[in-house]
Amino acid sequence: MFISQVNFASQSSFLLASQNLSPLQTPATQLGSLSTSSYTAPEPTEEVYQTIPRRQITTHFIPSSVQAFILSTFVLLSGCLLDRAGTALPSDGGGDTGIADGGMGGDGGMGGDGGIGGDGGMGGDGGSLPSLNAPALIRPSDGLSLAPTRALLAWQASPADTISAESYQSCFTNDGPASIASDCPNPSITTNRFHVIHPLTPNSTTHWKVRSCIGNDGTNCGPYSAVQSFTTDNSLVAWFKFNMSAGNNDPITDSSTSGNNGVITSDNPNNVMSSPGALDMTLALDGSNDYATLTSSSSLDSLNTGSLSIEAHLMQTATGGEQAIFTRGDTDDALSNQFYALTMVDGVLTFEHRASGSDSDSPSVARTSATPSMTWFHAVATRDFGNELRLFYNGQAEALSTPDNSQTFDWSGFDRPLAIGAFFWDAMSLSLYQGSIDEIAVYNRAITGPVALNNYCALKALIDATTLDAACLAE
Ligand SMILES: [Ca+2]
Ligand SMILES: [Ca+2]
Repeated sequence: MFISQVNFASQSSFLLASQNLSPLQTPATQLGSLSTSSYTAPEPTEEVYQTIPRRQITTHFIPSSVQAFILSTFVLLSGCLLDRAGTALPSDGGGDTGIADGGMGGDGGMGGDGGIGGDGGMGGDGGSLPSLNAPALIRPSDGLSLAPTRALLAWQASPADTISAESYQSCFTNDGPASIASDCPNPSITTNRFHVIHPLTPNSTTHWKVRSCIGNDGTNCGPYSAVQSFTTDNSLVAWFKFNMSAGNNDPITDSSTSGNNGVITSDNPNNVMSSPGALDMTLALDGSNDYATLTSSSSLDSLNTGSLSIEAHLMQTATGGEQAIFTRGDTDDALSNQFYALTMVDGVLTFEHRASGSDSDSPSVARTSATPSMTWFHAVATRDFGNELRLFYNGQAEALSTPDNSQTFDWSGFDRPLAIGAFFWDAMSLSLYQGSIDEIAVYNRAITGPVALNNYCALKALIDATTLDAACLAE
């Protein structure tokens, strides 16, 4: 424990330091008013000098936050020490035993690796000094498997804290728990109760921890939380952020490792633009001759059968009719065309899947209410192996279809483009989208509720951290 390395200055040094503080100052003010990097002890009085040899302060071994805490501690302890001058302190000056083992509660009493408070801290037996405790980690839940896009780390301050946390330090690593067990090599400091990690590495495990701090700049911190972890799978097939230069209809870039780049077809040279509510640039489509298509690939073709998730951040400028978000269809047989399609139907988010037959026996799922125009929202549509369809809206489960295993699957003949903002099937019905489409992500698994909520919250936190939903920060 590092405090045992402290050779305290003469008692008079701390008494003089404490004389500069008003007893009415708040603890935080006290901490801020003391120099924590260097301190030259004034000459002791003759009386004290005769009792206790002067010692040097070895501040280079001690984190500044702890120095400040030690000094502030003496504000309260000084009265007691003064009463004992010449008799109570050991003959060696009281450095090790007087404070670390006796006066402050021994091991752990000052908060582990440099923190304030700790378990019990100094207030354990009735003391009045402020203390911070380890925050409670909220999400991702320990061991959760996320899609390899983004993670929102969320936590809350301990209810046992006796002073408000003004900031937090978080750290994470993909190098195993040992690398942050006793260290925080690249801390992120935030005044929010969350932090977004992006992009995530596929098939990885991330360990993370957080501690609360009194200073709003990550100083004067309490002990770290326990280390938690989450994993990622390799389910990401395509990810379009549309963050190209404004007025540029270059090929749209796939941010996954699958290389599924696409192209924009448009009569407008400015389909990529910034938009309030979007993350950076977005694909803006006016409902006339504007859409994007993807080239068939093995990873995209794998979505025709099995599990599938489509995620998007959306805003319509007009809500009438059917408007396609992300679709794929074919025309092998006009009477049994097959498709999957995430669309807006008169403003209602809808997901349909047809393997064979007609509309009457094709599973589909839709929200029960429409989204007004000019309103951004986050959508996730999933299809699992049981042909069960599900919708998530702004991170919340909204609708679920009846599982349907009765249909005959024959997806080998897809001959229509996989499209963003259009729906090619049967007689070339296009169902062009009118509005903005951003953050299209496609996965080859049906993501679960906690993952859908994580993805929504992480995106929302990046767009505007001040309006993050309460659900993102609640247990
Ligand atoms: Ca974007
Ligand atoms: Ca157009």
